[in-house]
Amino acid sequence: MEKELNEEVLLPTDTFASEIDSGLSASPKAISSRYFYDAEGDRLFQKIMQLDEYYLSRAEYAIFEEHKELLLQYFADQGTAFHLMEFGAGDGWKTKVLLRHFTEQHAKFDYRPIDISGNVLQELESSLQTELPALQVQGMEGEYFEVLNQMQKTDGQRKVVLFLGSNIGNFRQHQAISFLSSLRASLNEGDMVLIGFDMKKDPHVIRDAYDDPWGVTRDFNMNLLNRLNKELGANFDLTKFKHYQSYDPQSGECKSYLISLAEQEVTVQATEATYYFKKWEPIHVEISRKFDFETIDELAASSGFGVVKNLRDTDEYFTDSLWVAT
Ligand code: AVJ
Repeated sequence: MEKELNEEVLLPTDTFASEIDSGLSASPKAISSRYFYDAEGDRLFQKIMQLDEYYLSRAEYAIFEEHKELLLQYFADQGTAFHLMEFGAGDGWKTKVLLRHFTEQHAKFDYRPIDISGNVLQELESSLQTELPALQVQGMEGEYFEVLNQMQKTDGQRKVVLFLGSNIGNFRQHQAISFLSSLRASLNEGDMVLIGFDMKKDPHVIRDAYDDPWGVTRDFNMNLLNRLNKELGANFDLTKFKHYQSYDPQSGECKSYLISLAEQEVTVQATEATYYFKKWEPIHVEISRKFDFETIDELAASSGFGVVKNLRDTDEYFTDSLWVAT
């Protein structure tokens, strides 16, 4: 994308525009779920986390409440100092359970949240300053991979990396393996990661979590089109698309689509292209995989980690899996 962008409507984000261009030109059409998270997307995801149907955050919160002592024992084994890093920190609601406990125990650690949204980081840092003034925080803005590559191998202190919320579910297995292998490459032997996995369970429970009756998840998904309209000068008519979600209990793949309700054309200024939609043609916008222990073991083994401990909530909906770099 070497084009001059219209300054008023468009962000100078060539990767964004070119990814949208290839996604809408492809067959089948697809857009990455990473583009959900503008300010409105962040707000809608916060709202999703408060829904009764969206059990994931509460389950992980409960795991942390129950196992915070054990986690500190593993992270700081024999009182060693460590860096607690977090990918995609968000508002820190769950992480604060750990941060509070670790601080109360006078653990020797600092907290380094990493997020693509500088705005999210600022809010997190200022809330931590008020709630846990003794905690040392250093927010790092950027893509996980960029920050990963910047992570110093030479700092002798142990790193513990949190990747919570089943964000790992947004990757297919081969993508997850390559992501985690890159993570492993920037860690030293003995460093740890704690990864949140949403587990396979009653398919109806999963369907409800991703297709809530209040339409919050629908709005969250549809906001992607709003964002393309605002930031890339697209002309999506939101009344001509609907949100559809499916779950395959065999593969554990929970997928979201935006379905075209009519034969139509959409023009995007930033890509200087028009895209054609057949009636009922889907755009695949998200995969949220559900896991079992075999898949978790395979992920760890294929990316250079050993599973230390699997922590579960009482419903067995969710697992936080603690790994060590081998
Ligand atoms: C933030 C990626 C963990 O996949 O469960 C929530 C996003 N999508 N409802 C998930 C999401 C629809 C969420 N993650």
